[in-house]
Amino acid sequence: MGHYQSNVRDLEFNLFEVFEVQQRLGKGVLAESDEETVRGVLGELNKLATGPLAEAFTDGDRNPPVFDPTTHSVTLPASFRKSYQQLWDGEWWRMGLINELGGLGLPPSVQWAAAELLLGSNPPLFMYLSGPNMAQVLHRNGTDEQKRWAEIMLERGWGATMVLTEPDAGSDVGAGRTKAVRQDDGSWHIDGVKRFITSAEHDLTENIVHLVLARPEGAGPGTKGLSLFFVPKFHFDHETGELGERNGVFVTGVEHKMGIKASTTCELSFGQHDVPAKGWLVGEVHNGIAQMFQVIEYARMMVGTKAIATLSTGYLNALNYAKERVQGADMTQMLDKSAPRVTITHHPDVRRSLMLQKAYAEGLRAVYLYTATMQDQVWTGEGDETSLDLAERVNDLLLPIVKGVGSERAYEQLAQSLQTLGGSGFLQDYPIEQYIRDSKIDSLYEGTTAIQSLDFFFRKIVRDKGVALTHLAGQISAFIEAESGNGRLKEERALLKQALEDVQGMLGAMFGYASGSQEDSKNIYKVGQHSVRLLMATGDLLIGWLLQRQAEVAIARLDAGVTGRDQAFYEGKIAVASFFARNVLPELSAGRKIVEAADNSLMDLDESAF
Ligand code: ST9
Ligand code: FAD
Repeated sequence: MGHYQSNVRDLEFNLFEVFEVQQRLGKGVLAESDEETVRGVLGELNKLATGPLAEAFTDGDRNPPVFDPTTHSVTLPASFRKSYQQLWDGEWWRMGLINELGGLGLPPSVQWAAAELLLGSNPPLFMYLSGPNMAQVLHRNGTDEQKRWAEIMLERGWGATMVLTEPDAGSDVGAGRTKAVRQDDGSWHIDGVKRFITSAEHDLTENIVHLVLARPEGAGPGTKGLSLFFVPKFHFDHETGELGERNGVFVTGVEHKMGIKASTTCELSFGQHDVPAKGWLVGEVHNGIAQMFQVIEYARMMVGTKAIATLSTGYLNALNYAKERVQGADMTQMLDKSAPRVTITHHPDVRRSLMLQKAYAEGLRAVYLYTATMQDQVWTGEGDETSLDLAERVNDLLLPIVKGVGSERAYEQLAQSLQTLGGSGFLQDYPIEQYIRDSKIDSLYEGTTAIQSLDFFFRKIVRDKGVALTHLAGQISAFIEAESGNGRLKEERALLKQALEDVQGMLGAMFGYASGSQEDSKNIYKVGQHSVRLLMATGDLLIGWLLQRQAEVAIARLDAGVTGRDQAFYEGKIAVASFFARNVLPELSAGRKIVEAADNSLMDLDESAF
């Protein structure tokens, strides 16, 4: 059996029983799909993900890509190339495309559920497969000629990258120095060195397209002075796509990393090797950062889903181990040295840890899928302008939670999954040590957690004037007030109510600090000290709410009479909602007190005292 333990049952539970995405299927742009198609897609992909794709996972880690600096080329392990080819030949890359570009007519919620299977099985594979989605961005933003290039990218299966980061421009993208100089033929010469570029070199596709942020000569400072350029590795015939000369963009180094070793992370030089690096301005408009954020929004969702997928397989591996591992006596017989030995699932601390892992794995899955249902509405375009606008705002609000909370909790709880295996967890005989190494990156790239938290507070709440947040709080309040669930979960709802008030309390304090910064600018530091706390607390609130929504569905199913595996599944849903409400949500009250008591002693401290 491969390393990957998927959870299709929970994916389908979310899609069909909780969020009821089937109501959107069979109409408009989703006319070609129904519930059966979706179950079929997930079933097929699951076979691939748990079977052949998972096989290349360990090999890519133990035998990472080899870089040849003389030819600026990279060779990937044969097992990895085989898996990539299987995915490509299965046409799974069509999943995220609109119908016009040959998409499969599936909504984003289903696309992300399917993505979880790939990201849990072998995340670098999914990242190398980003060419088609990137082509879609070019198609959406490009000139008519560039739209044809996007089609060529799809027809010929080219890879693609997103190119922002430079040695002195990481979180601060606007500090980028790579420049662009307009040529008489309308193209541009790009000049500079970018760092940490994922998939910038490999041997999976005949060509690689780089979408690059660079500053046109004379443009202003910061992110608003950046424009987006299309820079292919090989020039090509703009009608047929036939490859031509090598363009002047070369990989000059590949990083040695803690994890996701199969994914190449490259230094990428433009115009540094006697050949100009020719690029074309996307859409012939200078709107680079906004265009790039279309890619970034997708990539943030992807990174969060990746982290959550890894946590889920980590938890399920730990659970399987715990059910088999016999160690020690039951605690009630701890003084009887001859008492029978039991599996470790009998020990309260192991149970506590497993239930917490389950809560975050399943709760975060619900969070990313709930977010994806907002994208569903945007995708189908249904509803009036106001409701479409709201769906977009709620999606925007939730993205830093999916990405920031997803990555932080996954890494934290994966340490618990490893702990469940005791010393064996530390060995490479089990996948969890690799999961931990592979998932650490998720809180770093695509905007670190601190950046997510600032985005969450300043852009998604303050600048949004609380519209999306108020809507979400309204949904949670309505759930708390409702009497569904057969009178059960009363205590859990009360705990959820308190959690909502605690998050609102934190926010109230932080709004106060933000507005107080008009009198004393240093007050803004109090926001900065607690923005990650707010992000994480809101994540817990959403997890608590969605687990209880799931429990409500489970109660109805159980009351209707189910047996066997379904019964165990639904009982698990009620148990995990209750556990999270009692064991995690009360911690938000302490967080609120900390935020309300914020001062600036930390900021006043001299650096030498650290
Ligand atoms: C990376 C890649 O790390 C790692 C994984 C690679 C995986 C492979 C690729 C897979 C992807 C495939 C993609 C396919 C695409 C699919 C599409 C599907 C169809 N939301 O606040 P301001 C914009 S890559 C939206 O003043 P600063 C907005 O235009 C490296 N837009 O910022 C705004 O203007 P306005 C990742 C946003 O102070 C403008 O920016 N690196 C948002 O100038 C300026 O905003 C990072 O993520 C948003 N949330 O700059 C950098 N925010 O206000 C992290 C801003 O007028 N750093 N805009 O609307 C940051 O995010 C910083 O906050 C900063 C600050 C750079 C934005
Ligand atoms: P820094 O920005 O130097 O941050 C260092 C620390 O300071 C962090 O803890 C950060 O949270 C904190 N910090 C920085 N600024 C602030 C602030 N204003 N407020 C509070 N805290 C702050 N980039 C691409 O363009 N394309 C890619 O394909 C790509 N792939 C990557 C793959 C890998 C494996 C890695 C490691 C990186 C990749 N990146 C890519 C770059 C990645 O997006 C950056 O590493 C990331 O944005 C952080 O930038 P930095 O590493 O320079 O850290």
